[in-house]
Amino acid sequence: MADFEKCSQALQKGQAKEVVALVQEAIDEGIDAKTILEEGLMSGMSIIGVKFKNNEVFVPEVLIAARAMNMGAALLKPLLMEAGVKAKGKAILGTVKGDLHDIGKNLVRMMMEGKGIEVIDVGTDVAPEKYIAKAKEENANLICCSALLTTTMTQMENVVKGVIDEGMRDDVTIMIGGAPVTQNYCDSIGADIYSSDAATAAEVASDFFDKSA
Ligand code: B1M
Repeated sequence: MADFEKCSQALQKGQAKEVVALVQEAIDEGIDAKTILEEGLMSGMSIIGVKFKNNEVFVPEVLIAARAMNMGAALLKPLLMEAGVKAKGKAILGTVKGDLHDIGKNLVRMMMEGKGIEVIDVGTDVAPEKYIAKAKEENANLICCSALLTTTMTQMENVVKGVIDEGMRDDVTIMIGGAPVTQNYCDSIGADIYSSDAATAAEVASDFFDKSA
């Protein structure tokens, strides 16, 4: 019998091989991919998110849990596509122009993916035009910008301005975060959502997509 609790526990410990074996076992038993994803994988990643927020686990643990999640999810992907299971929503995520820090951004991506959000990761050193072009191309209504430098966070304002100039302000929500970024800064540049950490960013993005569904 498929043991989702065991799978969730293995994921939290980053035991990728165990996760893959348990996911395969559940597939072989004929359990649908969405149930395996939600109950075996996303449940574990949610717990990691909460623990990370509470400083009960740290970056390395999150990275290995995410690796286990990705390996388990890779088995499910073709089945989910066959079943026509759609992602909850699509977000464009990148680190702003001039900024090469990507550890925090990658954590945000992992946590968002753990919530069933499709994340188009546009990398680091991302010019405002690139976020906007990608949002148009992918028909995504959430742009997420990360910055780690006080000298580059100012690029976030250019993303907001670019979205206004393109006439997309009513259709696109802009989320920002990163160590030097604050709620005050978010308000001052007219961005929509500030998140202090990756787990909160994923929760807020998930709520956003639930509300706009
Ligand atoms: Co740089 N660096 N770095 N660095 N670096 C900092 C940020 C710095 C604070 C170090 C210091 O001086 N004490 C400082 C910035 C000072 C400032 O502007 N106030 C600094 C500097 C100055 C620089 C250089 C300019 C150094 C130089 O060359 N003179 C240079 C800049 C390069 C560039 O980007 N153009 C530079 C380079 C580098 C490395 C390449 C060596 C490396 C980056 C490697 C990489 O990312 N692949 C690096 C690192 C590792 C750091 C520190 C040590 C760690 C950053 C990190 O990854 N933290 C950092 C000092 C520190 O923080 N102790 C430092 C862990 C990560 C999980 O946290 O990214 O904050 P963080 O993400 C958090 C939240 O902020 C949030 O979620 C995450 C966790 O929950 N979050 C979001 C992040 N993005 C979000 C987006 C959201 C929501 C939440 O919504 C969209």
